[in-house]
Parts: sequence; structure tokens; C-alpha cells
Amino acid sequence: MDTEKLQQDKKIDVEAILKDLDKYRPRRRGWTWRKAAASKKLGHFSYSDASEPLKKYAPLPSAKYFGDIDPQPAPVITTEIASGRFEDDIRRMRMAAWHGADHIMVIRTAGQSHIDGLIEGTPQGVGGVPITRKQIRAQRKALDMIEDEVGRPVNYHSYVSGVAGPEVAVLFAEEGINGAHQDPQYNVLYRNINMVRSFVDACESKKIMAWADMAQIDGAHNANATAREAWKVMPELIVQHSINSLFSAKVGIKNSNICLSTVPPTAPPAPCVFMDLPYAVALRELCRDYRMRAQMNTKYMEASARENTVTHVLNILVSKLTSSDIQSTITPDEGRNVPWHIYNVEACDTAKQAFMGLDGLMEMVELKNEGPLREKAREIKERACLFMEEILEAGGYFKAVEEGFFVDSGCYPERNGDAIIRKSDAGVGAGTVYQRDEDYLAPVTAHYGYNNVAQYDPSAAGNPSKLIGGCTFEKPEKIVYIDELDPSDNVNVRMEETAKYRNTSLLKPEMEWSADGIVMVNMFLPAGKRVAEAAALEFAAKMNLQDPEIINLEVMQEAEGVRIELKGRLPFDVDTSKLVIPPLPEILSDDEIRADVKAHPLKVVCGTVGEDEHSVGLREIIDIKHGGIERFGIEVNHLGTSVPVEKLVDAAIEMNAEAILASTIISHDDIHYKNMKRIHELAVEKGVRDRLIIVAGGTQVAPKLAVEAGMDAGFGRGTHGIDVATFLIKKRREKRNK
Ligand code: Z98
Repeated sequence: MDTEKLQQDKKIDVEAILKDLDKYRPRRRGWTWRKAAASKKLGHFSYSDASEPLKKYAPLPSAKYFGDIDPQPAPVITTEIASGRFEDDIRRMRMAAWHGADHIMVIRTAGQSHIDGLIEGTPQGVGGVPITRKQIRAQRKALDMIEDEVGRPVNYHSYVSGVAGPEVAVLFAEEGINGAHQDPQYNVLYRNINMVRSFVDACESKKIMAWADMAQIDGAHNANATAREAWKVMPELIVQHSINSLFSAKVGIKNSNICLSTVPPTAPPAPCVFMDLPYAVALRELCRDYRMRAQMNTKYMEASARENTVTHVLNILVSKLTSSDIQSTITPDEGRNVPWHIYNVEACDTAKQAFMGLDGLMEMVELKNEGPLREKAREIKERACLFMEEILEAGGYFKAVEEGFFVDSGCYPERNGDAIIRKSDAGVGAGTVYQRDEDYLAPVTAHYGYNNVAQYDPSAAGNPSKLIGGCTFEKPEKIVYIDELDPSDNVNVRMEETAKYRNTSLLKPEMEWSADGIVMVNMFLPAGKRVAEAAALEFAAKMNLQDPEIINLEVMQEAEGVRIELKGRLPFDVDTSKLVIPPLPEILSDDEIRADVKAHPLKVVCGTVGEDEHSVGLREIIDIKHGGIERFGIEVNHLGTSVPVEKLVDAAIEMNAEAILASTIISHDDIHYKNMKRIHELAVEKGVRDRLIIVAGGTQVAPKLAVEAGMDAGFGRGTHGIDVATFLIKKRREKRNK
């Protein structure tokens, strides 16, 4: 079934995506890595590590100085999107893809791994986002359209955890999910799922993931998000990674799809690179056959977007130094629970900017072979090996968990007695694993171990589902698609509620969900923390913000004040059809202005007029330092301040200038317009008005009144050099063409 083509100036049509969803089939299986760029050149620059650029993209803000190029880094860039409303997440996915994300992870706020069965037909649910077939299918369908638009495959990812793991894996394989977290240790340690059950299930799940060619990310990093002193668990992290990776490889996942979830154990103010880099080096050396998914440290994340961004960038530095394959971009929303569109996009931009800023680094620097880096890496590896040996001595992984080896805050071999302890005969699903009967039959594709099909049909040995004419993997038409069952909370009801904001002229601010009305207000309050908190909420109430909440507070100085970021809900909307939107002034490009001035040199005289000593505004317009008109090669003759009008006109004549720029701030008794009029009249008297372009500018200048006073143009507050230069060039062309 064909997807509709997206148009870049049109919103993605979520209603159309939901239509005929029961018939939609994903068009491919499996994970896709980025391709190295065929050409190293992009714009003015040559790149060493770039991957293929996108067809459609939103470049970094400063790209405008570099021809709007958008070089893409080598690693896959991940973003986590799961606001609780999959219909709104689809729009966010498109924005993220334009900013460079090609791995969209749908993490559930509810913790689906607590749910012990598939929950098809269920909507958002209480407090979170369980995955449903409908959601997956709608999002995969949207991503199919989005990847056509940006010109690059976008990997879709979720989690194969919990006692329903194998069922979830089947669902994912059927629906073309490209990657998943799968790690039985996660179930055991963090979800208290019985170990035997968890490991047996993992065999089945991994086998299915191998069939679907999905990338697999492990769950080891959860140990350093959980341990009390996370920087000490490095040896254990390596052990966990090793167990899961080898397990996956043995079940049949190919090495290039086995990804370690590497998370640095520390964050500033700890000397994080000094500690994290040896760990990353040790891990990559020990697990060199597999891929690395790098994620910033989240254990020490607070609500400051700035602080999180620095931690993120330092993680990217480690990724760059050790060649990570996937870069996660966890956003400040983890720290303050604001899973907003803008933070997904911001974090993708942070990754793109940092990676491209570091392009070619490894051609200039190398990791030292002597000194603390290698010594520490070696030490971490030794500790990890000893840890693994002790597991064997204890009688294996299950015994080790029972004896409290894991997520202890001590640096191995030290143990602090604060580990997560689980019993092998306890936990969710204990006692639910049975030995297969002699005649056990599993006529399904991608099944782990003994399935007995040959007993029924020897020719089915390599193709078990032949016995049933193909299972859902080969025959997707056998999939039973169940729509949402909840009559009051489902996507149709939700979309109905926001319908008046779609395809109409009504507009509401939005952070997370269509028309949620959420805005963020930044303020500095010159008060102590407690007073400022209470006052901020009071200000929010006066601003008509509903449900105000402080999401970040940072003390500038105990007594002098705090900065506050506050969110709240605006209860009103704006009808955009009633807005008076002034036409956009047409600005020429830097290059065009420069070329014009080169071909026809342009000389101007300028000064502040009359008895006006204010010179800053004019300086902003002319000085090269401030981006003024000098930078285009325009010859500027600045006559100074308090220049009499006669002098301005005479100087223009003497110097054979083409334009006069009169700057004026003082406005009492309309002196500024009176001066403009006199300049104009003088120029007429002296017979030069026709050959001179005369413009006036200043904070109190209204363009219309300036023209009425005889000027060719007036420039008010907010004018930049390029506005004036554009006018001069255009006016000159007009005159030439007369
Ligand atoms: C990450 N930002 O890793 P529920 N299984 C594994 C996990 O690591 C996780 C889940 C399941 C982090 C997200 N990881 C943390 C191995 C979570 C989550 O549905 O919440 O229980 O699954 O990218």
C-alpha cells in the first residue's frame, strides 16, 4: 500500500495515516546504519567523518552563514519520543527527522515491562504509554512517509522486556520495528521477573529479533542509573554487557546488530572525561565485535537544560574519541519531566552540532598509549574479568544475583552490601517454565530450540511454519488487527477534541500535545529561593497561566536572586485570520550586495544631524564590527556627531557620494523630521536631489513620516546594516534603470 507523499509546507495528515491502518504493511525489515558520504565536500568545507546528507532538513541556526549546509555525522542519532499521545508524537517524529534523528525510540512512561501480556486494542492507559499494534503501525506508516521526505531510512525502536517479552518481539517483527532493547538481566534486576523465566524468554525474543534483523540494545546502563555511587560500577557494567552480547550472538543475532548501551558513569562536576574515557576504551576493547550505543549520563541529571547540554556534549566527545555507532540524545525532560517537542529537537541539534564541530578530530589527535588512560582501562578490564570469574565460582549468574553481586555501589572487588538481590525461585512468573514434551510442536518461524516439526513433516525441518501454511511472519494477512476498545480514551476521541485547531485559523501554543496551551516563562527574580518560588507562581496567576509549575530554579546568588523557568497553560487561542501581518521586507543576500558594490562602487556620507550627539545607532548601521554596511565594501564617510544639515549635503557633493545617511535620535518638537525636511530641501536647492539617495534612521523614526519629510526611506528601531544596504542597492538599480 502506497503512502502519501509529504509536502514540506504542509502538516503531516494524521487522520489520513489512521485511515485503513488495518491494511497497512511496513515496507521493510531490519536496522539501517548511515552511509559514509560519497563526497567529502559540502559547501565551502571538506569533511572527514560525515555521512550522507539529508534531502530535506532543518539546518543549525548558524548554517545561514555557510550556505545553509547541513552536514550529518557518522553515528545514528537517537531521539526518545513518547508523550502519551502517539498521534502527536508523529508530528514530533517528523520534526526530529528534519533535525537529523534516524532512530526514534518509543519509551513508555508507564513501564510496559510491568504488563504481563500484549495490550492490543488498549489506548493510552493510566499514567503512561503501553505499546499497541495500532500505535506502532500508525507510527511506522508515518515514518515510512517521513523517511521518503528526508531521504534517509528512519529506524523505529521500542522495548522487548517484561514477561510479555516474546509476544512483544513477535508484534515488533510483524510490524517492521527496526530495533529494541532486549536484556534478560533488566527483567531480573529492575522488574523482579523470575530469572529462569526471563532467560528462557530472552532466547525466544532474541531469536525473533534475529529473524526481523532488528538491532538489539542491552540494559546494562540501568545499573549506573540505579547504583548509589554510579561511578563505581564500571566493572559490573562490562560484565552485564558481556553476558547479554554473547547471549544474543549465541542465539543468532548478527554481531553488527548487537549494540551495547554504554552510558558514562559520571557527569560534571566529577572529572567525567578522565573517568569515562578509560571506561569507554576498556569496554570497546573487550567487546570490539559489537556496536556501541552511547547515551549521556542520566543519573546526575538536574533540570537545567544548559547543564544537561554540557554533559551531553562531553558524552559526545567520548563517543567521538571512541567511535560510537549510535548516539542517544536524552533530553532535559528526563530531569524535569517536560517531554516537549522542542527538547527532542534541541538535543538532536546538540548531537549534530557537536559531532560536526568535532569532525576530523581523530586525524589530529590520538589516545595516548601510556599513562592513566591505558592504566585505568586495564584496571577496569581486570576488575571485570575477576568479577566474571567470581560469578563462575559462585555457580553461575543466578547464584551471583542471589548472593548480591549486582548493582552494588562498591567498586569491585569491594562490595557495599546494597546490591539488588533476587531469588531464582521467586519473582514475577516464577515456576512458569516447563520442560517441553516429547511431541511438543511449534510450527512457527524464528523459534528457539526444539520444535519437533520434523516428526510431522521432515521437509518442514528448516521451515517449520510450512505445517500451518506460513505464520504471521510470512503471511501477514493472518495478523488480527484490533482497534482501540476504550470508547472514552482513544485517538479518535482525542483528535475530535483538538479538531478545531487542525486545518482552521485557530492557533494555540503547544509543547507536547496538540493545543495543550503550554508555555514556558523565563524570569529572574531578585529574591531568595523560597520567596521567589511563591512569587513566581503569583506572577504566573497574574499572567493568566493555568496550572503553573516551576520546572527549573537556579540560584544566581543567595540574596541577589534566582532564575526560574515556569510552565503553565494558556486558556485562550488566537485567530490567525485576524492577525495583521506586515509584509516581509525583501532583504538581499550578503553575496548579492557585495557583488553589486564591487561592480558599481558605492560611496555614502553619514552623521548624526543637528545637535544630536548620539552616535551608537549609526555605528551599528555602518561599522564592520557590528555587521554594518562597511562589510559589503561600501565606502562610508562618517562626518561625526552634531553635523549641520548643510555640511551633510555639501560633503555629499564634494565627495561625489551617492547617498546620505542621516541619523537622528532627539525627537522633541519633531526636530528629527524638521531636519530631514531641511536636508531634502537643501539638496533640491543645490540641484543634487535627483542624484542623491537620502535616508534617515533612528529609534524614533517612523518610516512613513520620514518619507513624508522628503526622505527616500526611513529606518526605525531594530534596523540592521543589511536593511539599509538592501535599500541603497535596490534604489540605485531603480535609478540606473530609469
Ligand atoms: C535508554 N533512555 O536506554 P519499560 N528494557 C530495557 C531498558 O533499558 C529499558 C526498558 C526496557 C533509556 C531508557 N531503559 C531506559 C533493557 C529502559 C524500559 O517499558 O519502561 O519497563 O521498559 O535508552
